[in-house]
Amino acid sequence: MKHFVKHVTALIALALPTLGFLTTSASAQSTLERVKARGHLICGTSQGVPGFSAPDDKGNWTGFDTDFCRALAAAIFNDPNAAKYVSLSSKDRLIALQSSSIDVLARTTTWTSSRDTGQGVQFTAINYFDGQGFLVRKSLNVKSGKELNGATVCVSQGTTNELNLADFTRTNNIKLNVLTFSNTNETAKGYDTGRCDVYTTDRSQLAAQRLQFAKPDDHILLPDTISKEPLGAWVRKGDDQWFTFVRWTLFAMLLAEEHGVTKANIDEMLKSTNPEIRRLLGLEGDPGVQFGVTNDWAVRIIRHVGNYGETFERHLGPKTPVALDRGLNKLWTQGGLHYAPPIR
Ligand SMILES: N[C@@H](CCC(=O)N[C@@H](CS)C(=O)NCC(=O)O)C(=O)O
Repeated sequence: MKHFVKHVTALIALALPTLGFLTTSASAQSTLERVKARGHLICGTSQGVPGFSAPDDKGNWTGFDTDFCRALAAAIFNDPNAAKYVSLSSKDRLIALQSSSIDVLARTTTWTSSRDTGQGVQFTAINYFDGQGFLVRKSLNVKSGKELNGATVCVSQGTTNELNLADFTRTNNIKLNVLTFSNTNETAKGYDTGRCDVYTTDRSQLAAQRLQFAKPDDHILLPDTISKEPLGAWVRKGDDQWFTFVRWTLFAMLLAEEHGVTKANIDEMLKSTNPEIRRLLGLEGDPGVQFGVTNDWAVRIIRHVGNYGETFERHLGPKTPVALDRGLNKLWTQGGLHYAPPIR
């Protein structure tokens, strides 16, 4: 008997943590349930990078990253405006996600191993292939980063850029005076007001932020690309459905571009007999329902926001002030790196 009691007690002790875990997960709402109950998505965004995410004259966020939040809101609510934005500095962004102040982080954030393993957050999929560069004054008269020995460089805290800069000086055996700032406005201002000779961050952001400088034409982006910066949206770890939904929202936008499905022709495309288009648009199969949304989720995204190429053109393309080359961000069918898996 004594032995039996001991055995049962041990069993209960063993079972308790498991039961505790089951109760918590059964009662805790998933991210998607919380978003639906709240009636809007909370999207972590930048502190203002033209083309990527910046408030317009009326204070509405707009840009390529903002469009991704709009796509998520469109898929969930059939309303791209059902998203609110929380502006976050580089050093605060992952903590804000981890502590559930936001549902998703969509703000020029590089995928690295330590971020993916260390902070309770998880990368979804690459929406922009970037690399770090250097912006300098033309008057400095340098042609490459390797000529920057002795220069003072402005960089934002908590960024991969800070770390890559250290690698760059090490591998090239040069000395730089590094000035770090806790948010992007100060970093950019630090450079523009002459506290630094060089501004370093992802090349796309240098191109965008340069437009906000007093004299944009006085500056030049050096040819060096000193790192890989695969950027994209982040979610919290432990919610597989939300993770899958967020990454497939990007894939849907890429697949729409690959198959020529646009904002303008979506109604026509709903009559398509192409099986891949039919699956994308939820006319066959039920991927949407498996992500916790409706089967016409991709139709909602394309109707309200457009395909990947359309949002790129709208915010970053040649007709915009940022005018970034599509480069690596072309689809794989056009010599680029974007390759979305099939819906089936
Ligand atoms: N991709 C880099 C970050 C790039 C970044 O955040 N750059 C700074 C300097 S421009 C920044 O604050 N960007 C503006 C913003 O997103 O608010 C990373 O993930 O660490």
